[in-house]
Amino acid sequence: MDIQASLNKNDVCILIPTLNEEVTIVQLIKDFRSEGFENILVIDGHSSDNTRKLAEENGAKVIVQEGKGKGQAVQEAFQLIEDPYIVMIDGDGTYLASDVHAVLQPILDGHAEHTLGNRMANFEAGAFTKLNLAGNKILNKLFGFAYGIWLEDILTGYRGFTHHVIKNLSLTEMGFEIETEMTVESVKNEMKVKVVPITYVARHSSAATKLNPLRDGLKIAKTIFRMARLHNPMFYFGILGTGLTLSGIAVGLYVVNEWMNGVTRIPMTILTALLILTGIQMFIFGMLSDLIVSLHRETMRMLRKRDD
Ligand SMILES: Nc1nc2c(ncn2[C@@H]2O[C@H](COP(=O)(O)OP(=O)(O)OP(=O)(O)O)[C@@H](O)[C@H]2O)c(=O)[nH]1
Ligand SMILES: [Mg+2]
Repeated sequence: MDIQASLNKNDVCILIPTLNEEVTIVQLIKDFRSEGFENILVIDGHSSDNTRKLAEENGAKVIVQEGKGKGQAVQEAFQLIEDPYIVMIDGDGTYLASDVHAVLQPILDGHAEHTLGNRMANFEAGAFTKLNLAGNKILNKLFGFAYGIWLEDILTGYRGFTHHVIKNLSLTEMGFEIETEMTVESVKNEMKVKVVPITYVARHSSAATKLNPLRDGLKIAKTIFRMARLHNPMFYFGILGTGLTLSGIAVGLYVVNEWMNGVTRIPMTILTALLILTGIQMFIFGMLSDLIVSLHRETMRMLRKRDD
């Protein structure tokens, strides 16, 4: 922890996006201050409770986001922050300020540019609902397949960044897809990402979640899939191709079965051929796009090397 001892803690911006977190925000700010971190920025999503007032009274800088959604808030904050290090944490009191050292360490050591606090490492009973835990595991697996890198908790709300990372991620998602996008963008741009174990505690009984597990989970899955088009086109077009080819085969089997019973289904035969051909074409698109992406990656690597 030598590096942390020499760290000027004002060089670390603690960024907290909030929406109606009056139950937990005060304790969170106090905990960070007692860890020695005074540079605290709350970006608020037009809370209708006392979040902003309480945060200000307890020494945080508070700004109100211009638009809506956690994603928009994070993007706006990233534009404003000019500190060398950034730690982002949810304001709902489910993460511990004392884990900030674990989140920062690999960044200060130069081993990482973006750290993910892994909630799976140690979570309190009740911190995840069964649905949330299953959803998180599925989405982590989907991410692993799509991007070929196994990160235990891509959706964590506790992260560390260097200034370079927050200024170079190109973010567009407005809602809870922002975590996926930050992780994908970092992997895509070959930034050094590292997972660190943290503790995840249960949400306070009187604090409400803003996340709808099914609706937001589905949106996140779609984001992982959609973004794979540019990073791993074989995965994206492969899934489309498999879907189309399998539907073609299913229709084809029905056509053959009918034909054996003496019924000829011409339109369905054409449909079978079209589905299978389009499916195969998707695989070919996948291979071509894969080639383009590999060449692009190589060019970017050379450009980065030249700039270093
Ligand atoms: N500024 C801003 N913050 C938001 C918005 N929506 C949610 N947040 C904050 O983002 C953080 C994460 O939101 P949560 O509702 O805890 O979502 P989550 O942690 O993904 O979901 P849970 O697992 O249910 O806790 C919290 O600090 C929220 O207050 C928003 O629209 N604007
Ligand atoms: Mg939460």
